[in-house]
Amino acid sequence: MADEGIGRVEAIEALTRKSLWLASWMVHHANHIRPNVDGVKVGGHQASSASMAALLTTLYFGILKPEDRVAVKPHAAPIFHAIQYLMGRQTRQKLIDFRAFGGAQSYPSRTKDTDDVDFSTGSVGLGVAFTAFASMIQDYVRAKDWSGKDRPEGRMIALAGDAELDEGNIYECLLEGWKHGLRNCWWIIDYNRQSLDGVVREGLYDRIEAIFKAFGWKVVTLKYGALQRAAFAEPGGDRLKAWIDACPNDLYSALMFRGGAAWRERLTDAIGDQGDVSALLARRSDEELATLMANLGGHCVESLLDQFEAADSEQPTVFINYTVKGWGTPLAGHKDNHAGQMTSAQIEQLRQSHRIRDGHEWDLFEGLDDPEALSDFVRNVPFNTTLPRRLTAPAVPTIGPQFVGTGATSTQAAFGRILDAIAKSDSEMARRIVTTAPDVTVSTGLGAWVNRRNLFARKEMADLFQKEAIPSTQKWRFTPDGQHMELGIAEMNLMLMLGAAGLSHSLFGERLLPIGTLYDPFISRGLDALNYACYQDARFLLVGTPSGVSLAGEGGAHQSIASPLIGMAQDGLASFEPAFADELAVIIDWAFDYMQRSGDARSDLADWPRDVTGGSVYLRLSTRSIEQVPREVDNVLANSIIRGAYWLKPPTPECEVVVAYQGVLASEAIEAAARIGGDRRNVAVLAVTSADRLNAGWQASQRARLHDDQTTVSHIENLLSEIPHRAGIVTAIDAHPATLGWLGSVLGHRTMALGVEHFGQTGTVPDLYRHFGLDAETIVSAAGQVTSRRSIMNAF
Ligand SMILES: Cc1ncc(C[n+]2csc(CCOP(=O)(O)OP(=O)(O)O)c2C)c(N)n1
Ligand SMILES: [Mg+2]
Repeated sequence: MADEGIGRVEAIEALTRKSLWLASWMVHHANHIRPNVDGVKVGGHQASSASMAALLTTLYFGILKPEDRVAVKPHAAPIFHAIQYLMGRQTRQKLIDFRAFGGAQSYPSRTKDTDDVDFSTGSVGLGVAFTAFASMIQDYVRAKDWSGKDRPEGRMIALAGDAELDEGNIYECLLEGWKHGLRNCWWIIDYNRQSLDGVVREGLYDRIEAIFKAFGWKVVTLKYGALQRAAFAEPGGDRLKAWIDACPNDLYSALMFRGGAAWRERLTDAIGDQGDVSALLARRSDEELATLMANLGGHCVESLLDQFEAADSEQPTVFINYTVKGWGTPLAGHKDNHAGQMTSAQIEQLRQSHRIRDGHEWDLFEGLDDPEALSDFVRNVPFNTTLPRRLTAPAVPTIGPQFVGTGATSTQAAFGRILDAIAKSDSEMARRIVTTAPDVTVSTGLGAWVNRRNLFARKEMADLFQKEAIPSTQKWRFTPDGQHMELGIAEMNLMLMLGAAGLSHSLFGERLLPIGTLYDPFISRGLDALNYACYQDARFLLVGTPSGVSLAGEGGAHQSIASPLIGMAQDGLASFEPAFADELAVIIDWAFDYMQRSGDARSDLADWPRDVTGGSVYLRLSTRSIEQVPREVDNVLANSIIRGAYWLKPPTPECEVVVAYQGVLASEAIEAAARIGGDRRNVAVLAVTSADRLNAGWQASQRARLHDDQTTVSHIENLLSEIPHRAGIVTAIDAHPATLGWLGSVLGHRTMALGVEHFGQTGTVPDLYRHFGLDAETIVSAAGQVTSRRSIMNAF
């Protein structure tokens, strides 16, 4: 390896220097040279980038194969962009515009950056864990009889900061990875022993090693670079090694910052009284001594190449690579260097030491020897030979809504029956569905689906209870062609799994239609990972059930209040809360199509801007059974269900009050309307299936009008234009009232919004509806309020 690697090592060392310069300059330029128009700090991370310069450069130019997929430490974005630029995958202009509008992103983004980002990062820990789930999904798609089997298997690689290991989701995912026989996963830790605020605890590597080994990972530690190893072999070198090993993190960092003379002074004091060591130190100038002490394994290209090339098994592997934060810059080792930046004088010094001429700061190989050989080298590195690395898969046709009968039912039960109907179908759509749940498979309605489509495991495993002839409604057979990924109780893992499965078409060229279920309140538990999945434009169907206070006896700890607002505010997620099984059938059919759309964002700001680009879908369901409406769902109704609302009881020109509800309060709304009508008041009922889409359509049409398009009218504006201005609206939802309260602003109708604002109680549904004022009686009283002739202003 060493023989053939001489040219390669030199080339990668030169490229490391170059990417270190470009990253440093990129941040400097954004902060100190580009005019600052708003007085707000631009930011960027020179020290975190420098820490990984050799690691990233070695990987991209020496180790990675096109089929590998990488999550880069978020604050190493500058060095990542620099490497992409050197490879010809990033433009100079984007570097000049780093952190500016439309420029290279502050943290690598697979949706916004135009260079080759596999996984977005930003919220520390998530990108790391994501690689484990991507690896499980790679195994899942390769176990199927699909054409992608012929593609080479990739390694899922995370480049992590050492402080990222403080995030709990790392450990949740280690446990899940162990259960699923995780393979082909590398986590490379930039062990600079610094976080944002300071220096990390001594001996962290010990803990890391023990934890990873416990979960079946191989642990590779690279502490010393080749220069250090050579020095250790000199007479007295063992004393130097012992001193380095015993040196506390903060002292090493401080001496790194202070430089060669300080190293000499300290080492002479500590160990230099022995002839051999004194000679060892004396043989080196201050500068050489500083270089030697900075030559930790993570900065030594030769050692890094050896380390990665030796890791040839599929066992998941963690690499603990010792580094110095700010390596190769005047920021090296300073405890405040996370957001610290070089001064203009310091960057000038760096420019000189890198032999960069004034005005040539962005030039590709400026200041390097033999640019032609380097350019040849870059052209031929394995990673840079296949384009594009990002894959696609054709959309799978949907099979149409599965209507599952007309008797009283809950949306959760209907969900189970719809999936069962899909499971029975011999369709490509059914084959591409993969379900997953964090230990709530049966209690969220997936039982029938799993009985038909089985659980996934790389190796066959029979259901022991079945073998022992013990009666059970659940048949839990694990097989490679199974279509359910059973997870432990960690909602972060659910969201990460959905994220990885929802990018399968792009990562592995195989379309998946992932469905994840969980108890609705626990969405909050996985919220950052859900946001992260949406941020990466992963496509999945998330089902929150049961929800709200309607789960009655389950009590306050399990009642969700905020989730419809989360659904509305979460970008990339269209949320629905149907009341009836036929609505759900229509929504699920639409969702499978919507999840696979990939059109360009449309320029007109029409009804629902994401209808062309597509996205993920969230369904809020319930276990409360309600009477169904006997009807045929025609295209007009189906279309309205998808747009977010329809008249369950249409208004007449004399309409005095509208009861608008979302979800299970349909029955209370219908009952209240009957009572109000009985009092001879003219009432209409608006069934809202998606406050989210309804609201977004309204926002979009208002924006269109701001842009002088006066012709656009949203669905909700059309609906409410059918009622007189003096009519009032009562909204009702088993969730926060703000979800529907905005309806009054659309055309200015007086509105009272009913809902849940406080933690709930245990009780029956009528108890709780009465307690929160969601019952038919309260709706009737509220209708009286909003239609009262007495203006509310009279009260003041
Ligand atoms: C979830 C989350 N919390 C906080 C932050 C803010 N933050 C950014 S980097 C960082 C410290 C990272 O330290 P480490 O991972 O060791 O990276 P390095 O030392 O290489 O910069 C923190 C706290 C974040 N990005 N994400
Ligand atoms: Mg660190």
